[in-house]
Amino acid sequence: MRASERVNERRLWQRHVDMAKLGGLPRGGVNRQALSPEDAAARRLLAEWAAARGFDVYGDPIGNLYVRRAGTEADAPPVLTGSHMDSQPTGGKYDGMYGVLAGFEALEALEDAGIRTRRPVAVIAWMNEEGSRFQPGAMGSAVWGGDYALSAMLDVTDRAGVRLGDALKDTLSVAPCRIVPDFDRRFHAYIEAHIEQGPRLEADRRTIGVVTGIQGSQRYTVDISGEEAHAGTTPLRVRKDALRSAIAVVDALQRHMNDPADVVRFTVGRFECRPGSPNTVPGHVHFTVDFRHPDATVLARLGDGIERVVAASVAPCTAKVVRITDVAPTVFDARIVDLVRAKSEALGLPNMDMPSGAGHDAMHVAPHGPAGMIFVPCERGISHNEAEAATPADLAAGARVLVDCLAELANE
Ligand code: HGY
Ligand code: MN
Ligand code: MN
Repeated sequence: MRASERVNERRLWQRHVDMAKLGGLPRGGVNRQALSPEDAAARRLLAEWAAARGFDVYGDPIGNLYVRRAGTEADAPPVLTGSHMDSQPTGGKYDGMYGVLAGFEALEALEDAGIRTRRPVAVIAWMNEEGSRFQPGAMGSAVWGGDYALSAMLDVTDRAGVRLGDALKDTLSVAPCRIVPDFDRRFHAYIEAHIEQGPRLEADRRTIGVVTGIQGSQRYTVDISGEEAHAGTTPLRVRKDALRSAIAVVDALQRHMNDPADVVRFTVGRFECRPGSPNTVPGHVHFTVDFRHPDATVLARLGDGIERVVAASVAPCTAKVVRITDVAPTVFDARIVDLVRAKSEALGLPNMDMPSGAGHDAMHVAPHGPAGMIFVPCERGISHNEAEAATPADLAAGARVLVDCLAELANE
């Protein structure tokens, strides 16, 4: 029996319904930011489900959560899957959560099919993929992969000044689990299931995206300093208006990033003006820069120009530019890509090869071993939006491809 025959569409859908209540928002989305009480509740619920099936649950020092199904060879490098349970502030019910629940469904289907595997199979709920509360994003997978230092990340603070290490302690007090002392990067293969977060699968009427890679990305913070002054008495000629300068800087950056082919993805997602009083000239503006491109040389050229562009447009204020992340484009392992395509074909599922515009934890796993991803459609490609939607049938189809891939890899 193929494990995919025991994927249970209704069970998988219900688990999404149950998880969507944790941090649920009135318009149907979720706000389940990293290490929030809502995130802790999701970790606790996943651990309860895992314990009920006899799977081993444990965490690592940065708060990644592992659900592991034993193999006949306990110390064989495991096959890994997973994604993230944290969300954007006005996020959707499927971004990240689908990859964790599809991975959990795969473990259950292996159990229900009575399939023993030589290698353990583990689902990882990576900590803080979204990076909206604590920057940078994909933090848990990046620390696991050795790209960011654990101690530095534990000291990161959110906008309320809460230290990540303290938020992690609070989370573990609500959702306790065994913590392994170190990061174990030995694995045989990694496959992450995720909604596409774009319109192509739906437009081309395909059920499965055979993901070939992930475009590169860079993120920056820009802090502009001027001088607070009285709105009624200060002439323009002596003002150091941080908002006025910030508008000029963002405009100059948009021109710098301009791409007639519309391949560059440039976003200023956070923009804070202080003190935010109607009758005080703003003295400080903080904003974020996120841009992406599939070509590493274009990414480097655009990134190397940012400081110069900001300096040339910020007068009479001053600016501080800090690069937060620089993630190279990811090319997935051809054997994993071929396996995802072959299992989709074997299940009679229409599929297409495609790159990922969105970033994923797989970016930080791929440099350490064979990795790949499986996409399923989401309605109109909408994501990072409460309207994000997917169908029970598509979610189950992705889980069927996933479990057949994992079963084959776990017996290699
Ligand atoms: O930003 C990203 O690409 C991911 O969805 N967090
Ligand atoms: Mn995601
Ligand atoms: Mn996301």
